[in-house]
Amino acid sequence: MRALPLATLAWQFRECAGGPWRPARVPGCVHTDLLAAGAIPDPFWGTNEAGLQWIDERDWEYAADFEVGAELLGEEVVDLVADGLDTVATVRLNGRLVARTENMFIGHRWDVRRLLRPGKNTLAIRLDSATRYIRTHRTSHRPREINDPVGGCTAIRKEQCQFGWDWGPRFVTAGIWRDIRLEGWSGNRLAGVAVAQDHRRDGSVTLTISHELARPDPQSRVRWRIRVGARAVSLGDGPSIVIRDPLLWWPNGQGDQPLYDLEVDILDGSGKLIGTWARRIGLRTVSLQQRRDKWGKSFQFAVNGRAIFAKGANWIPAHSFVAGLDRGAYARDLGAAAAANMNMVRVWGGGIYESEDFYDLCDELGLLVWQDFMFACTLYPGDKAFVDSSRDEARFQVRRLRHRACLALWCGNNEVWSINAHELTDPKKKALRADYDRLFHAALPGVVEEFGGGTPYWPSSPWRGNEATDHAAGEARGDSHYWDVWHGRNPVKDYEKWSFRFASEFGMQSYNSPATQATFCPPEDANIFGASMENHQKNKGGNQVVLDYVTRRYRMPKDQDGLIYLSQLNQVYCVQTGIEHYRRNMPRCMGSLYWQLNDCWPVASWSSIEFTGRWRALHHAVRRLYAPALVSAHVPGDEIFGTSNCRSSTVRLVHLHTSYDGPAPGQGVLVWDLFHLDGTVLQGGRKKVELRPMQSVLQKTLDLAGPIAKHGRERIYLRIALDIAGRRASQETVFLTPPRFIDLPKARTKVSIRMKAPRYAVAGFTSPVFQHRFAFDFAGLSFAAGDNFFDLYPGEQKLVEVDFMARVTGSILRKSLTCRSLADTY
Ligand code: BMA
Repeated sequence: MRALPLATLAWQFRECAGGPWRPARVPGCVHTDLLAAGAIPDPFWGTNEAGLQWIDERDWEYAADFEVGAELLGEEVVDLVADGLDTVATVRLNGRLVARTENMFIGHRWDVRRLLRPGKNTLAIRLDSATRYIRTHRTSHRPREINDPVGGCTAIRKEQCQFGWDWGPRFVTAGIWRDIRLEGWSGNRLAGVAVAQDHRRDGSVTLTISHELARPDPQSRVRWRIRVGARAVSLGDGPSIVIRDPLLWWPNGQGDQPLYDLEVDILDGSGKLIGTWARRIGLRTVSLQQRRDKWGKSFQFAVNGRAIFAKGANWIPAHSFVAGLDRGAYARDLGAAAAANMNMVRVWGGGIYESEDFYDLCDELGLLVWQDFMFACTLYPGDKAFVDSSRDEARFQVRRLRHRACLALWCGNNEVWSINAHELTDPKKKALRADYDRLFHAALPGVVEEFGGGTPYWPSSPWRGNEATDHAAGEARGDSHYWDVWHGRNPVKDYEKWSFRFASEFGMQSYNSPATQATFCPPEDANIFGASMENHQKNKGGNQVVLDYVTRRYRMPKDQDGLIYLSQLNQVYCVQTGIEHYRRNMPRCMGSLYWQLNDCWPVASWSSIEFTGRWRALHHAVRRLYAPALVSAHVPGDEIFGTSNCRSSTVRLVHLHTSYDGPAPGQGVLVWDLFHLDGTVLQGGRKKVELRPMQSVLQKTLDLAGPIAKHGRERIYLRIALDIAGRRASQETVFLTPPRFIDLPKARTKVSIRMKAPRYAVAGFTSPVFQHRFAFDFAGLSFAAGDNFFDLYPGEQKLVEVDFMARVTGSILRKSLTCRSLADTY
């Protein structure tokens, strides 16, 4: 095979209706090309989004010249290979039509040899307006919209959240969004390889290789080489490889992630090489176990036969302009996911099938991938062309990703069933139901069955194996999205009402840090309810919801920075209540994937990592909450506001639980101390505890009626902790009343900074009084801190390791340090 890369050519683009040719980037899109040309302002700044909606109403053309040599023309076939065109494309080579496309998620291969000529050739790709396509196609398909403010996005196979989402701007892109090249070949071409793994009882693994050729050839044979780490290469002939002492791949926290380099040569009958397939694979089994039990049916992932509690978050596209994102763009947030003790990410169905870099990183970091097909929320058409295209898309993506160690599940869609169930179960709307079933219960599972190599298929998220959409059904079977907190504005403690088998979405919004806010918000328009901030809040009424929850728990902040900080603390409180509850409910509950890990632009959102990469308070908290050993308090009851806002509380008992999902048993010491705000320890205790894998245990119940009566619930707080081998593995503060009723003392924090290397320091913080969610920052410096937004207890020093992106000195650090804790917000 002889390849000629085309992405690296000197591409140009212009508006079809006329306009200057300008330099373009491939892979890329028209928005980023216009930006690079200085033709549009920063789409993320202020309210600029609204002024850029003309872009997707126009048609665009991309073109490049290239030379073709005699060798390439000497091949029997020369394929034009386009891994992704966005979306309504007409491809012409030297003025002659090659193909038209209308599905962003399919890779294409067209034989263009007869259109090529020696010397100079011109490839031109016209990209018609996707919004016009929607207005003129499938016009009878006009379902109730959930996210797209203009409407119609489900009529086209294109990244759905580009049309606007409750965290995403509307930028409907066009472009050559993945690699493009010529591939010349003669005789035959290797079209695909599948590797099946058989994990035997004796511990060995047998790999069975099957291959597919462009021209089927029964004489063709297999030759392979395989290697892991420093072990010598083994090689052999034939479709089967026996590995007697395999190194197994495990999810993060359960073991290592050894990846085998596998190279497969396919030879023709005469021994001539047809093609080579080289990939990194992990040796593991993954299954979705659904076994009858006393609660209904389990919903749990098992890797190498070991049940795993899925700890993770939902992944959305890493950028509003996804074309051409590199490994670094993914490494930042996936690295942060692994650093926060996650073992799973859900690639949510309103985005894209991610790039190879994304799945490489998940393989390396031990992040299992719950992979949605790209359908979300709103009903999809069921015409033949649409279903055929969706099936082709599924075939392309399943075959592309099936060898991945990280791949745990194919899921039909996000919430299309749960949001539209009332219509889909309406006997008067049988055709709607038939359309739904054709796609999600026939076409997609058919492809996964045929090409997926055993990866399980799940029709929708959430789904309970039958038509049920109520919370009670989720307590018995399947996976659940829980939005009564946030969208339903229910009390935060309502998380604890439901014992879901698997929580695949739940979350709470917060605002961006002031540093991230400064990247999109004109300083003169920074009011939360002003035009710029409202444009960076995409959930209808979202700012009111944030304020509602913030003020249920905290006092009115004195300034906007205080509000931002409180919104992040509130986000921690809410997601923490969910995560702790789900972990305490193990093994009935076997997964906690909060909404959402990342952002695609800077926006008020549910993410734990801001678009700029800064960790919100939540991400620091999640690292603690997803640690293998967790101590948590279940505090039944709540503060009650009765007639005339008369306050009372039923909070009195504190149940201390340990939850543990490490691979090997261990022992720990549970420690609790009841503090008075004046710093004295009123009472305390400790208990030796056994930590068994996949067990959550109620270890101790404290009845605090006495101290509450004596001191007042506003003047005491409880510290709970779990020590393992003398190290504090988990620690948290329990309040017996919302913090707004606690008069937290203020005091100066003593700070020590020790430089250990030019980019590495250890900071020490000591406060004479209790400080809640103490947060520090080094203004203007990029750094990663081992912990932040933690509690300081009177007189106890907290040491934090800090890595800086550039060289720093102790004096620079001391000058740029800023600190705050809850008491500083009012
Ligand atoms: C879920 C998701 C998204 C949405 C999020 C927040 O239901 O599947 O569609 O962005 O909630 O509302």
